[in-house]
Amino acid sequence: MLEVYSWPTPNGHKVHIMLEECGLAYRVHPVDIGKGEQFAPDFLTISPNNKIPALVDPAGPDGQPISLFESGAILLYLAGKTGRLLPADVAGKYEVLQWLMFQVGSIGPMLGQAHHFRTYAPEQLPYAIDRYTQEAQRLYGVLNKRLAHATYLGGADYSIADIAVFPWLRSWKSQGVELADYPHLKGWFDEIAHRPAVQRGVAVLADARRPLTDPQAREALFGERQRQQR
Ligand SMILES: N[C@@H](CCC(=O)N[C@@H](CS)C(=O)NCC(=O)O)C(=O)O
Repeated sequence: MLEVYSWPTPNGHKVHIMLEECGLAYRVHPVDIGKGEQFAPDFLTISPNNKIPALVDPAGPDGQPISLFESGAILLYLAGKTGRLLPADVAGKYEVLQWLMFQVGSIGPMLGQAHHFRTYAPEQLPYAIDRYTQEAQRLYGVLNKRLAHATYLGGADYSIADIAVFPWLRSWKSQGVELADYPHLKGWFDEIAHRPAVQRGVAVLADARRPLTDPQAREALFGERQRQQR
C-alpha cells in the first residue's frame, strides 16, 4: 500500500490524480498545512522542505522502501513504477518532461505568487500584484499556444505533464486570469476536468479544504514557523 502525505492543494492534487489514473492502492495521511503539521519532526524526515506532497512506497526498487518528496519526482516515480503516462521512446519522453519541468519551474511558483499577492498578502502591493498577474497571464498564453498545435501538453497522448499542470489552473480566477480568453487551453482544461480519475483525485480530502486566511494558517504558512526552519 502506498502511503501519501498530502493536503487538498494543487501539488497534492497532482499526486492524487496520478494515483487514481494508475489505479494504485494508497492511503492518505492528511498534513494540515494551515495548522503547521508540515513542521512535525516525523514529516520532516520524509519531506525536508516542510511541504506536501510526500510518498512512501514500502515496496520500492528491489523490494525496499523508498520515500519521496517533490510532486514532480513523485509523478516520475509512479510513471516508472507503473509504465503509465510517460512515453517509453526518448523523443516522446522528453517532449513530456520539458512540459513537466515547465510546470515545476514556472507554472507552480509563478501562479502561486499571483495567488499569494492577490489573496493572502496582508497589504495590497500593486507592483507585486501586477508583476505576478501579468506573469500568470503570460504563462497561460504559453500553454494556450502549445495546445493550439498539440492535443495534450506532451503531444498526442495524455501524460504526467497534463496531470501536473491541470490542478494549478483550477484557481484561475484567484490568479487574475480569465480562462475563456485562452480557448485552446480552456478546451483542454474542460476535457481533463471530466476524466473520472481526475474527479476522484480532486475529491481526495476535499472536505478538509478551507481558505488558508485565518491567523493560525497565516502564521504556519507565512510567519515565524517558516523562518524557524532556517
Ligand atoms: N515544489 C513542491 C512544492 C510543494 C508545495 O509548495 N506545497 C505546499 C502546498 S501546495 C505546502 O506544503 N506548503 C506548506 C509550507 O510551505 O509550509 C512540489 O511540487 O511538491
